[in-house]
Amino acid sequence: MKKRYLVTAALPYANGPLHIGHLAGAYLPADIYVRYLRLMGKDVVFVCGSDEHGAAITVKARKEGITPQEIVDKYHVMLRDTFVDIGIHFDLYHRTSSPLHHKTSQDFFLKLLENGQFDEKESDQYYDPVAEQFLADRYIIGTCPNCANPDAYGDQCERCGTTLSPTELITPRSTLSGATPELRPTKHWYLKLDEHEAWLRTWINTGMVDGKLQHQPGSWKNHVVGQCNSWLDSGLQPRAMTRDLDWGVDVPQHIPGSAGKKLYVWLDAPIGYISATKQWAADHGKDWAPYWQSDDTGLVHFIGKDNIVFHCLIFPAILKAHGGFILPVNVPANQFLNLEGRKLSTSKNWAVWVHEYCADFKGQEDALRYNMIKNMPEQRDAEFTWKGFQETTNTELVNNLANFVHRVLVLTHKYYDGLVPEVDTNLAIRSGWNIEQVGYFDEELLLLHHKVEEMGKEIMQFNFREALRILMEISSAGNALLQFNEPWKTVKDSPEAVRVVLNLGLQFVAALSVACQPFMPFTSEKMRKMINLQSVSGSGELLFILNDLAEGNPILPANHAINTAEHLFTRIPDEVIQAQVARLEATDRTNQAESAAESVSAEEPAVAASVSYPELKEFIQYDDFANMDIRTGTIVAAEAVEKSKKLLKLQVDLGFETRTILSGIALHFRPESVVGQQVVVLANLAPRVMMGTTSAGMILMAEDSEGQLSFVAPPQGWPNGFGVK
Ligand code: B3M
Ligand code: ZN
Repeated sequence: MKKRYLVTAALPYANGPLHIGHLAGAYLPADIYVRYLRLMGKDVVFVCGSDEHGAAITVKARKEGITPQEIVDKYHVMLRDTFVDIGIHFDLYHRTSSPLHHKTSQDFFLKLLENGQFDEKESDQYYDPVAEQFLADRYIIGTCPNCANPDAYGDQCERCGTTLSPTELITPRSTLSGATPELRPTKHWYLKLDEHEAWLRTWINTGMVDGKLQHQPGSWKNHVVGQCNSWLDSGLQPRAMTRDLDWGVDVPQHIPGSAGKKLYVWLDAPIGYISATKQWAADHGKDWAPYWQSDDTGLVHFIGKDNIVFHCLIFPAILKAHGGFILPVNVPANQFLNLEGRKLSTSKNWAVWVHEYCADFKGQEDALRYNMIKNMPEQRDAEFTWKGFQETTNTELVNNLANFVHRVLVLTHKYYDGLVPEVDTNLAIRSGWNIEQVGYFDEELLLLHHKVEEMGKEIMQFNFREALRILMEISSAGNALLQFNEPWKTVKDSPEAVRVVLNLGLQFVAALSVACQPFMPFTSEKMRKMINLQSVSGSGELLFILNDLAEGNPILPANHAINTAEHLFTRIPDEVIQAQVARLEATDRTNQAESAAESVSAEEPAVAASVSYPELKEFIQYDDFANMDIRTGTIVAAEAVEKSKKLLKLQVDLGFETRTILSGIALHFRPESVVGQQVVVLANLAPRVMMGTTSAGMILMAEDSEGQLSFVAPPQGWPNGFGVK
């Protein structure tokens, strides 16, 4: 554990509301981690803020017919308030349009310039002759060279995920005027990212930087390291850190050639973490520097997997190029969350919007948090379904946690007028209580101590699903305590035993009221009120409990008066879920109608052009098929194969092992775009040596009439290593 922590969560673009994928990807894991650190008495600063520059903003502004400032003002407030409503508690939710952020970013740029970290290069960029302005990557669309998507963006193809540069697009056109853009010379400042490649590779893979071990090897998630190595293996290139734009942070005006130039959004945005820390420090009379410039600080970035390269390679390079800043000890990026079997889509409104959830399920914010954490896409994509949400709420939160807490408190009121009963285990056992060991009470408290400690270890390793499971194990153990002893039946014959059981139950409730706070802060608040204790403020309360339990001291002293019992959660009826599913189905119908209209308006041929299908192969026998062992898997790393145009060398996680497989897809997919892709593998194909590498297995690909390839994949979130029949 470090002396202090600086925790960041990816700055959401202020161009739309928050959906559950954002929550599960970056914000919930960060919130759990920070809340837990505070419960352990750690000094933590947790910052976030609206990312208010870049094409994501200006494209949206154009679409809504308002200015970029109006867009960010509208969504900054919405995002800030939604985080509060769902219990994500930052020390500061800042914004990158703030003057302090502009100043901080410009100072960074000047320092990099002073340190000789830029190449000033003139290059040809796309210029819209009608709109009379240079075009940011997102303002150029054209045909994807990899999958022939006609509307691929200049920086990325949304269909095949390939990262592109505008000049790779076939028949590019401007989204501003529709005109064909012209290449015109313009000067930009290029960060010499290639010169950082060596130390980045060492740091990412061994944790060593400047001769010091900065993080433990193996402590970062495989898919994060895998994606970084794919980028590193394809060779880091100098990267333009300025753009010809009219919205963003100005390149300092005194620099020759800076007119009309803004900082690249991925230069200024991560610096937003630093400017937010500066603002927080100014607001609270603190010094920001130790949080970013002292080795005693643990810097952790929480992000979704689409931001890995920026947080693990580009921003660290910028920090190193500046000098004097620490690097992140971990970037535990989560994978994606899907909704009812499909990718979440802001543009198609295929989402559960957090602000709408908070309005529809007021008072049940923790039910969503619980479901998100239980299904968190920590290692692989995961799935949200409304049915699943109803199940976790009704079977786990209502039937387990709420039921346990309610029973203990109701019985305490019924038998002891709401006072924590005094206990004497020896007396209880002498009076015939059928519990063998005399130290039963202490044993149970030690069990509680062990469980809370285990939960904490999992949180510190970013295993939030497992940590939540352990938390619920405590509640299940409490229910088992009641079920086994049935105090409602034995209270007459063995009153002493019932005093022990209910006192223990109250200790479990008290422990849960603190331990649940990182996951379900609203529930913690309710529980603290019910047991008549102060709200959990995040000032070492869990540490105190662990110390009490370790010494066999109860958390709630005898004769402590508790308050009235409440139901922490209420069952969610079918009709409520059906209404939510119906809303999604209506969205789906709208989307289908719109895309049908679009395809007609694009004058698609009424009848699909005649397609020639490949000849069917000869019959095979059932056994021929039965001998094939086909498994599900996930690509965790990918790299080009030297001297081969067609092959990619893939590391495929099959669950029971990771395989090296060569696949002839290099003409269709870039290495970095396939990391995290779920695949289907012919796993018992005899290994073959190709280009000096042993390839063990085959990735199944679908090929269409134009020879385009697509992965054959199991449903999102499907576990690796299982059979395909
Ligand atoms: N605004 C979010 C995204 O790419 C991006 C993160 C910035 S974190 C510095 O969706
Ligand atoms: Zn594509």
